[in-house]
Amino acid sequence: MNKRISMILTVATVAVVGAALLGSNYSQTQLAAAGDDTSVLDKIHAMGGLQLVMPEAFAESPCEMLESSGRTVVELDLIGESVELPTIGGTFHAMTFSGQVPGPTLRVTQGDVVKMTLTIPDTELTAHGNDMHSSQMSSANFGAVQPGESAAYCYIAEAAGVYKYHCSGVDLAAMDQHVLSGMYGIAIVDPLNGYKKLMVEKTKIENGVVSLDRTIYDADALEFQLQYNQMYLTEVGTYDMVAMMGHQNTATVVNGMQFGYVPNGVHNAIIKGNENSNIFVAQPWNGLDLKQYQAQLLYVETDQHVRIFVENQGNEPVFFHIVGEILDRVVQGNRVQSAATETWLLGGSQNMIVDLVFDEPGTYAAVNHDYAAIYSGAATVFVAGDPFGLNDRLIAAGILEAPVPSYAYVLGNPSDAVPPMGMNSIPHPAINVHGLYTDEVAQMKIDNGAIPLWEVVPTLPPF
Ligand SMILES: [Cu+2]
Repeated sequence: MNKRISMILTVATVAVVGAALLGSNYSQTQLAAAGDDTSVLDKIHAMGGLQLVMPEAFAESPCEMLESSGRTVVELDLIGESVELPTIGGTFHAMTFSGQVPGPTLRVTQGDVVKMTLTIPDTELTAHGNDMHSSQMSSANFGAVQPGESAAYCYIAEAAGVYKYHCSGVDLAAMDQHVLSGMYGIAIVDPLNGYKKLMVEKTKIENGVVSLDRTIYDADALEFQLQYNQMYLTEVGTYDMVAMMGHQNTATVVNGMQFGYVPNGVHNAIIKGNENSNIFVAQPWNGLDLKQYQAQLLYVETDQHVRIFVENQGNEPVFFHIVGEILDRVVQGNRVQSAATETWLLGGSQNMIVDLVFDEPGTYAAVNHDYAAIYSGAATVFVAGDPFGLNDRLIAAGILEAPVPSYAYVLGNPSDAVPPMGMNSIPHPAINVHGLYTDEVAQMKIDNGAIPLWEVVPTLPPF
């Protein structure tokens, strides 16, 4: 980083922290900074200001040139809006891209032009920005978009991989509050030449001799996306900067929710014959009345190439591990980092693509193998194959005509864990509506073919 910018950013950070320490309420201070009372911004500006060191006007962004370059142009239209969303035990003041946490996933092919347009409704109390990590332009080029305004930003997605995008606050002020309140998402940039085939190495024994037994899986895979973050909330659901500065998170979330992918009451009923008899240690999102917020599970087939796009959106490391499995391959950018590993570490704003094959029918929890994170929400349950022997019961009940290779054929996979289709995607058998979405977004998902399980969940006769 340029030394001068670095120094001024440091001063600005100190100013924000100082203002927070002197003020009685951090989140109020930050909200005020984003609204009419510009005490924190005034302080930053009085010191020379971020604006002075980031003078490049947004109008100079090369949209016109790139749009006529002959490359495929992919548009990402985002609305920066604050909404009230549920959390365990209440609601919180979410800041979102387009009414959902995380924001919509962008999926492009390496070499495509991305045109990101950010619109801020005039009812919104604060400006917002956007920093696309898949671009190689300073977010300062974009700056803050004021309420009632709309601005676009174009770039070529030159490097394949998974990339965070996030609100850049109001010219960096209150960026922490905006991101940790929900303004983050990912861009997946598929490699121009597609994904690599997956080699899984095991052993075999023949005539008393043990030798290597390699299986090559096609590049096509069943895909999921998992984004890790923390929340720092006061008791009334506002952002708590004191907690953030002390790294004392109040929740660990995956795709915006704590324990969003664990069994629910319907699973209890199917497996244990009683919807109130929990299968899993923590099942806070249990009832059908919770609609899109009811926890759902991730269903895969055994002996199937599964690809998981993982991003650490947060402040704490993620030690990504799947209990009972080995990560057959870890890719970052378009480079293989590991062929078979138990756990892979992601720092803040770091990502990876995990390729694996679930060998045996069973339940597998993907965790952040930090015990504080596991017990505060970072446990995500995959179910491979038919470990509960439901095929026979489903056929007997007339719900299925023939056995299915995973429960996704009956219940679907949760919409927020499934990225848009790419060049090597195996389509999911069905998608159910799940996510930290407003009701309007949930309805949009239903209109696009996702299943509202709370209306149509199949019932099974008791044991
Ligand atoms: Cu924002």
